[in-house]
Amino acid sequence: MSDARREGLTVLKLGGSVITDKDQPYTVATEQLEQVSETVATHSAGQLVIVHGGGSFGHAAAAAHGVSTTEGTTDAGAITEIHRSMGELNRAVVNCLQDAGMPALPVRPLSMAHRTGTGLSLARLAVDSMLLEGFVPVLHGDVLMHEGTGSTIISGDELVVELATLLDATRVGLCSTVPGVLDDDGVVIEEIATYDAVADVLGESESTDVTGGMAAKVSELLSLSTPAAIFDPAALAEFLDSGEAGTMIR
Ligand code: IP8
Repeated sequence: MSDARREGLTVLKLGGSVITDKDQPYTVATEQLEQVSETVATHSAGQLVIVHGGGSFGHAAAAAHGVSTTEGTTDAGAITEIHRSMGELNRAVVNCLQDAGMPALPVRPLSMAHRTGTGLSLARLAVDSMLLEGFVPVLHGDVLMHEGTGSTIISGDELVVELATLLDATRVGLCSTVPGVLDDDGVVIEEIATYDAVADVLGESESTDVTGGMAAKVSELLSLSTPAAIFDPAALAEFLDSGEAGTMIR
């Protein structure tokens, strides 16, 4: 794809806690998902890739089988169950985006990603060709083949970083349930440049989260050369319009 076509590519993650009820297994937060889809449809410009998290779908299934980004399984039944749970959520997200008028299409990472001792590898062909044809690829945290381990989890945040790098994204946004990274007084930290500066305030997620919560998000995003924003649904339109919202990580 030429640089001209690639200009203005946004990678947007919809957090699992935004689109599902994280405390009710396998439950879509329908109203919130509809609102977010409407906002995306109304405010997105240029090319867009969407990634969504697992919420009460993937995390519940992964925890039930003791699988995480580092703990693997060779049980094909377990791998299929986790993958199918994410497929169910992906179907709800794609349907909702389409209902809002977005040309959204599902992309399943299990069939295009693997992890080795040296890192992740992602076959980008499906995403590239969908973008070229004017569609919005919708990926999700998933299971993937992990060299020597069978299968582990690939988080939506890992996918965001991988896609942003591979596709030279100009904007990266993580829509979460919190308005940004909060300091000890609950105030949004406007900008983060180093992990050490915020290490003390990064707490653990309270719901079942096999991929690490806010601390993992920040450290993943710091590895990007593209500026990234962490914000809540109330600031989604602002992010799509300006590329900036909540906490900026650069
Ligand atoms: O919610 C995790 O994705 P995340 C996906 O982005 C699974 O961490 C399958 C647990």
